[in-house]
Amino acid sequence: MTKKILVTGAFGQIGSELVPALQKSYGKHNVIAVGHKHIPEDFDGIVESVEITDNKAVTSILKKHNIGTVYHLVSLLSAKGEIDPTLTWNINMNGLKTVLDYAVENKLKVFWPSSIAAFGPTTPRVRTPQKTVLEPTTMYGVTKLAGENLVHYYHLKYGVDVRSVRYPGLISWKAPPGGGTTDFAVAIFYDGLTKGAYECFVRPDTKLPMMYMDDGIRATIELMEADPKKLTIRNSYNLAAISFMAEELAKEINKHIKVKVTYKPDFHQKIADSWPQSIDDSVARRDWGWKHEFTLPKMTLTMINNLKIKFGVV
Ligand code: AKB
Repeated sequence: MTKKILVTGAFGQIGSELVPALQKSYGKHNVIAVGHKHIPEDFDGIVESVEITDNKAVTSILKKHNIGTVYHLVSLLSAKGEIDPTLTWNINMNGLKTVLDYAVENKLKVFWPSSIAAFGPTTPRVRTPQKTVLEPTTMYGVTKLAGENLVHYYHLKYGVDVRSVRYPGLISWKAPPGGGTTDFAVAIFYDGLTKGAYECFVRPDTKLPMMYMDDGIRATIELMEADPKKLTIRNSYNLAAISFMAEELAKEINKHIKVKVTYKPDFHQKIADSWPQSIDDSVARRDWGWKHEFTLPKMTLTMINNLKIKFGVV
């Protein structure tokens, strides 16, 4: 019997686009989408609902479907994570440990997402190297660093084939992000198209690493399909595409639609200031041939065109 693929956090920002991509490549009957509260009524595929902190329930779903590969995406993000750090630790870490323990016994292949949030204010901020200082100052970042160490340990000690990338801020129009610091780079499009104005929660000169979702999904699948012998990093690969300041994004958007952007930095600013401005992902490019496709102008135009259709704006 063919082993199946299970995706946790299947209806979040990444999962909403990764699941259809996996269904397309491997067949709908081979992909199990695991969600929690909000499962879209029109979802076409196999679905399970589980509390990710319930270890027994997670293990029983893994057993039930004869799973061979897990994309363990479920996570609370950086800004939301600061509101309830204990909940963030439980959600971000417990499920990962359960998946890894099951992977040891059942020889699963695992993808787990880290983030630029694993870095902190003591990390070099420009072209941040693959191996560098990692002293995160958010609970989300702490879970990402702990998770990187945990997946690395399971690889070294038990030989689990676990793969990971440090995602930059992901920009997409299909499912909105929730509770992240890089969310301003998505919200500016939504508010820009629906209200013609956007109040940005970080300063205009805030520069962060970002990526259009299509590149993020392709990177994820390419890494999972890469020859294991070529992979030299088993904690998490640096991954990069574009870096821009909030005001540069506003300027690019205004080439196409008129959006009045004002700036009112709040608690997000401190988080953004603790993260790199750009990432050196040359190890990913060398090991498994990573290459981004979406530039700032291409991403901006793609977002505007798709959101115009979504919101019925002409
Ligand atoms: C966030 O802003 O919290 C996330 C991330 C960079 O991991 N988008």
